[in-house]
Amino acid sequence: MKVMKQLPEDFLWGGAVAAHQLEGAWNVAGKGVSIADVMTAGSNGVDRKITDGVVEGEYYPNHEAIDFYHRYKEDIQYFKEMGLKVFRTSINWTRIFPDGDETEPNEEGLKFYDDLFDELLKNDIEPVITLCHFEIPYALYKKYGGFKNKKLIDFFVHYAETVMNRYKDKVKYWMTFNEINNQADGQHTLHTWTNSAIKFNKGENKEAIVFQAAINELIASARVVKVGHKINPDFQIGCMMAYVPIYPYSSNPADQMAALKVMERRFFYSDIHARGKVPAYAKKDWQRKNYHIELSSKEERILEEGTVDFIGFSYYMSGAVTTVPEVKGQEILDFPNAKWVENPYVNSSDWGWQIDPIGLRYTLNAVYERYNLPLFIVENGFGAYDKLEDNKIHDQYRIEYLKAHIEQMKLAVVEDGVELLGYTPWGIIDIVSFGSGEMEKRYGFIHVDKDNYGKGTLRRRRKDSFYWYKRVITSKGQEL
Ligand code: P53
Repeated sequence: MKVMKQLPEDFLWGGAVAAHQLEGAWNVAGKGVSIADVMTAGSNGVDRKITDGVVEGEYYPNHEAIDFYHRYKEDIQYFKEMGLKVFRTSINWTRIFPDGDETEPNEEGLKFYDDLFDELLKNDIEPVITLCHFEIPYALYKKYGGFKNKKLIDFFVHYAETVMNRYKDKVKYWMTFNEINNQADGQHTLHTWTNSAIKFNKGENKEAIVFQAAINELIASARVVKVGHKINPDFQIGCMMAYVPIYPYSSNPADQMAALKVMERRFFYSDIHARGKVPAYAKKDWQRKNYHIELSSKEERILEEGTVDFIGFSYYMSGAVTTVPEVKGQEILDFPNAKWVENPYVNSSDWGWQIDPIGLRYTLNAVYERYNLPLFIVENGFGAYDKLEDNKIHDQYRIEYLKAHIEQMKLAVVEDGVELLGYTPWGIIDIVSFGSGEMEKRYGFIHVDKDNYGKGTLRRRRKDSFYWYKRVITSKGQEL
């Protein structure tokens, strides 16, 4: 048997973004309003507002973003110079079906992605595509109430089928719903909005509604996996999860159990994507809480028949929980007396995200052991304030973060035998932050001159991390 000492030759080094966070051009060429187009700018620690339609006088950072729509040719030259083999972005659903429920697609929208993919391929960069990255048509919320309504399953499948047919010779790697598990407990307004286009009325049971929306999305995803394989049997169709490993704070057995239960809530989604069945723990939970989740036996069969080819996931940080009474923390509903606590062994970013490179190796192992499917790290990166000095950005902190994570990723592949398709760090070029709507929470290897208030020339500049990543790719991950 050949012992692998390095990452595989065909390892997919790349970079990742999402349409709504960089394209801009929110109302051109027949595009409809998406759920991201009604989100105002927040700031570090201040939530974004979700407005009732687009309201005069509000600032919506995604409307212009970094204007990739008009500048992608220039940006692709930077990607090429860096040596990217793949570029992960999403198709903005509302360019193709402006309201989401049309039967005929918008040709101008389809043409845009044809041109974008051609330009990438011409430069030897393969597109990796997310079908739904927080870009649900706003009209599907207005008319149908979002994904809690089963009608959205057909709309999504029709959209996916349309683009998969159109780009069947240009795109091989697809993912269905971005970070589908962000909405997990239904308690975070931003996530239930961006994952499912749901707003709640007073007195509604958020958790039950989100389980229903999740099941609907999982059915839609499974149908797309089936349909996609018919369109092109070479398609690799994956799910997309946000993995945040949760550690027990102490060796108290109850802490172990609490961590496992908190993880189940996140794994619920990939358990169904990968195994095609509602897990026993979820069925029991629904029974106990008296939730009636609509899932017919025909739909159960669809789940079984549409399991994913690979697991795509984001990894930024880890978390910790405890049940120990003396330790104070924020309450969690998943396990009696459980609460979130700070992990004293790791540091945090300026936005409070706990930096944990070993957690990436741990996650790669845990997920590979759980599903035995190829994995794809489609997001990982460091959001930070950058300083422009003499036209340069010395982002050594970002390099340190990435370096430490790539080292752990290599250990998972080389020492542990995890099957990993590739690595596409997040926000390869500065884009609008999803969570806060800021421009100045930067992830890029390419700097974009724009501030939190929308001011700036949009000029692009290479950061130190640009040159560093170029060397990482050329040396196939040897020189970090
Ligand atoms: P921003 C939470 C935990 C892990 C990933 O996020 C997350 C979130 C949501 O905040 O989101 C993903 O821009 C998401 C991207 C997003 C990126 O992480 O808030 O897939 O759209 O931009 C980074 O710093």
